[in-house]
Amino acid sequence: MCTVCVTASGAPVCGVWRDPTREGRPEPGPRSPVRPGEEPQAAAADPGMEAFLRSRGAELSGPGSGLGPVHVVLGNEACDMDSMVCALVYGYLLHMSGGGRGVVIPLLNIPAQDFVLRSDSVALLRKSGLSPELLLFRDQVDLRRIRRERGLWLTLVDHNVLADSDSYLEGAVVEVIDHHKLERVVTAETAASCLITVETVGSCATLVTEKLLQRAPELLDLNVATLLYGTILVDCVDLAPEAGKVTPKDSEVVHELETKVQSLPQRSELFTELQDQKFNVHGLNSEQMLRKDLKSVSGPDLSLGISVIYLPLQDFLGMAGVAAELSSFCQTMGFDLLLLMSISFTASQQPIRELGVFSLSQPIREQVSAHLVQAESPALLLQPISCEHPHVTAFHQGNATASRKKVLPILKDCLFSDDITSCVKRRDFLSSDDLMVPPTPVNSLVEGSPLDQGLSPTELTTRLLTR
Ligand SMILES: [Mn+2]
Repeated sequence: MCTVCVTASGAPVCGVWRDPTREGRPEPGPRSPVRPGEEPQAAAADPGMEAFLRSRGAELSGPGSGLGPVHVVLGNEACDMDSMVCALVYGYLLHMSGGGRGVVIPLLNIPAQDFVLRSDSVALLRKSGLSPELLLFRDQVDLRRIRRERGLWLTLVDHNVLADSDSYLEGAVVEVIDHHKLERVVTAETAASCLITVETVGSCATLVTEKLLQRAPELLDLNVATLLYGTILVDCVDLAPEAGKVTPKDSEVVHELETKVQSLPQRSELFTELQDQKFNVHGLNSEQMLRKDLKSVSGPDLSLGISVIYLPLQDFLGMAGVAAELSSFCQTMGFDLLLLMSISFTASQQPIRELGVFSLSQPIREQVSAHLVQAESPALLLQPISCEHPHVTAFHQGNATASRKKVLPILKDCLFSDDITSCVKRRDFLSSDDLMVPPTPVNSLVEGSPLDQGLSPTELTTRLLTR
């Protein structure tokens, strides 16, 4: 039934969770995935997801929390809805089933201040009766110190290799549950110590739901089911086959959730509501809008940022303090140029795309703008529009289907072109007023960061598909 589903030793398991260290031994009960020789954690009484989350901070560092080992369930660095929900629900499952190897902590792999940018995740959390206050974020937990002082175990969900900046944690990884291509190097040594479930389904939440139903179906209350249901629907574009995301297993699991939990929200309504929330920028300031959906790309001489802005370009550029914000944002991120890709919708839901090319360096701005105008695969059909901002060249983008996914290769091409190289070389001769900071090496804020990975590359496509 499944396409890729392997244990760390490479043996197919097809959805059945099996511990390779127990080869030849009697299988443990479905709720006790603890290795031989280890103290199983006592299965907790069912306090519900909210109580579980509420108690995590105190369990980790409260008075009397002890110094025992910690078992962190960690999602990927983009920390999209799938990563958040898989960490929360799988952490809950490990805790309740006694399968953890210490205090179980679901950890969101972004700084706490960035969570407000994930407006769809915030909405789903609230819909599931949970407050964002209950969550623990990456900048609130010192994994290095925990590892040194208490012992740390890691379950990776929704990714299967740690970010470069986290490579020091590799030895702590004991389990992987993911729906991306397996990039993990599996050796004889790691095979015995790390359980791998990798299956190409639409949502990692599908795999987590499957494990929950196998090991502890009694945990599936309305809150938990809503988290899983909403996530699978968003990842699989409301199970629409034409979107090319959904697999038979995703549909099967969604059907099981609908059968087992009566009062779930109506499927398409929930999907539309969450999907719309993705683009909700209400209450964000201009800096948060720039960070919400940002990717970066670097060439030999220049580093560029591309921010998708969910407002008409003029509305964004009209926000208070935006001129200063653009400059300081580029400086902080080490960008020589920032491309603003605005998407908004007409009353009849037709997408309008506009581009704003920002750089304090006029030659760089002009060179990149010219490259975008001349691009042929695809042609963006750019028409200049007036813009009062002195460092922004603005365009209406006639080709409304060209999302960032299509524009990124054009920019990469530009960064490696001779024109840009000579333009950068000429910078030495330009007046100092025209210069920004010298090309900064991509700093650690950018490389390998959530922003570098970007959020879901399908966001705009799915939006267009559902309109
Ligand atoms: Mn995912």
